[in-house]
Amino acid sequence: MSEDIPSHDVIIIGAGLSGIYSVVSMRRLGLRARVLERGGNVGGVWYWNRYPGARFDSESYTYGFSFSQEVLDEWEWKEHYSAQPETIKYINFVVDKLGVRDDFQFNTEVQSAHYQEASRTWLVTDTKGNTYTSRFLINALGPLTTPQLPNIPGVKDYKGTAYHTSRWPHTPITFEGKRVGVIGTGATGIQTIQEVAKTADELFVFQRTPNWTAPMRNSEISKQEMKEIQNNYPQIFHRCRQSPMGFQYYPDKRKALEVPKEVREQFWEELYVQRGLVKWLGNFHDIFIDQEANDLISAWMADKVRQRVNDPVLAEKLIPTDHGFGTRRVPLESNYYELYNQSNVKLVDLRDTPIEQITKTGIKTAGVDKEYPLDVLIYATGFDAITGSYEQIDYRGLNGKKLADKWKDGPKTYLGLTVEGFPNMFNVLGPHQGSGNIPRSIEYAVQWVTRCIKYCQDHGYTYFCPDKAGETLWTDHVLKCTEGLLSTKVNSWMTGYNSNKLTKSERTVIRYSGSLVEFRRRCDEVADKGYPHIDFA
Ligand code: N01
Repeated sequence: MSEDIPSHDVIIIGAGLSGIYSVVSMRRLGLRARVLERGGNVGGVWYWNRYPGARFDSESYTYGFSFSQEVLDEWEWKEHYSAQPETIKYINFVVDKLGVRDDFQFNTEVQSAHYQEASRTWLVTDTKGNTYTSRFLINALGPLTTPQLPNIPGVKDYKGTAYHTSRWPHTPITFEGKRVGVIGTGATGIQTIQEVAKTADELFVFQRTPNWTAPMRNSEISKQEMKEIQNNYPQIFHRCRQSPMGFQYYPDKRKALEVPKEVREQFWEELYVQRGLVKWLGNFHDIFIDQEANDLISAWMADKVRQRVNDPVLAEKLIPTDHGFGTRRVPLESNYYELYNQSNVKLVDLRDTPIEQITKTGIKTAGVDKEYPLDVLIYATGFDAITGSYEQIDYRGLNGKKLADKWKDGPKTYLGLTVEGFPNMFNVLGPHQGSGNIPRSIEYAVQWVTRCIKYCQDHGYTYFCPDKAGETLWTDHVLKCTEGLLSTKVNSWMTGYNSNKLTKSERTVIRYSGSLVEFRRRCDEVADKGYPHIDFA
């Protein structure tokens, strides 16, 4: 193939929700698009994360795609919070319904993507040495893609069965009669622990930092209820669109500190019995910015833990002390605290007794002579989030500049969607881009990308690239959005903190933490005004 005629108009990396909607949109523009995907099928995060208990923690009908009326009319959600097996069915249903399955190429891991200045194309190479060229490149890598193992000595020595939750086998795994260890108590660990505790002979939870978590209150959706949801889709998506995080929930306009104690606590009781993330996102707005207000809700939530765990010493170990409620992502649970009342579940508090070593047969912690022998060891240790997946690919832009070098002190982007020095390249849900309720943000980002490509088509442009000034303005805005938020003072993947990486474990601003309404307003304004700070040719 001549260098001037690329093999494709658009190469999309990743077959998760971002890649799926991207390819549908490119097809609608009449472009030749191909999705390269490392996994064996579509689904992205839902393809890989098959661990027991994996499910949505936003309502199924606010998480699904909104762009296809056909899909909205035909797909019926079974539960308010869909479990992974149903979700992966849904994703496959969408791909087949919209007739794009042939546009995906599976088992194809991209190794490098180099911009070719002479031809204004991207040259993409996979790990088998195959090459692809395209005018545009869409990175649909997903924010939680690259699994992170703990940097504990001996990880490679363990001879029992070990899984990272994000690389779970496709065959059923049983825990009956087994001693199972889980390292990690983030959203994934909490979901896994709830499921494994039902059948394991013994379950050891290795907890370094307790997390705040709140009741999910999942239930089935009846046929009648689903009909009502379908009739209400326009209102549901409108509510999501107007809210700061893309969910159905709006922070309460009152301040926790201004209402009388009885009113405040009555409100919290009402939230606690409701379904879903409302306990976090529908709370008083000052709990996110005022330490005193946050201390109040944290103390109230801590009492809920104490009421649910029989052993008062154990209850205290499950209550976070290093961060306030809602300053990290709040996982949702179903009887999580009660399972610590079961005789087969033991909490190992790593703050008292840190893991010294993973041995051939189990885990050895400080302060105990013997190890914890394990048949199965589950790493629920999270991800090298957001930028981690970009680091897996050798991206080179103008003058051969490496993206890794450009981002070594933290990401820099224009609108989170484009990067100075990397022409004809888009990031969907990359760093500095609004996320919140992820599919809602994917839809917006892909629509913005599609509009920009259409603009190129309409004007006969074969090149676009944001300028330095635009990137500086955006990066400053992203930094400004973090000011005053209590969450920015807390270590988590959301603040770019990664304790398992030998380099760069400091907090960095990798997310857009402003309101999604404001994010979209700014991005729309750029497109409406003919893309200031983006050069076209
Ligand atoms: O990852 P995490 P996750 N030694 O980084 C521990 C989304 N999600 O996969 O806090 C010992 O939150 C670590 O301990 P610490 C959701 O956005 C959504 O759970 O660093 N422990 C922590 O407990 C979520 O926020 C759903 O001290 C170690 C855990 O591992 C995001 O995914 C479901 C360790 C990692 O927690 C990531 O969640 C699940 C070590 N060396 C996830 N290293 C939905 O429901 C790490 N840990 C849609």
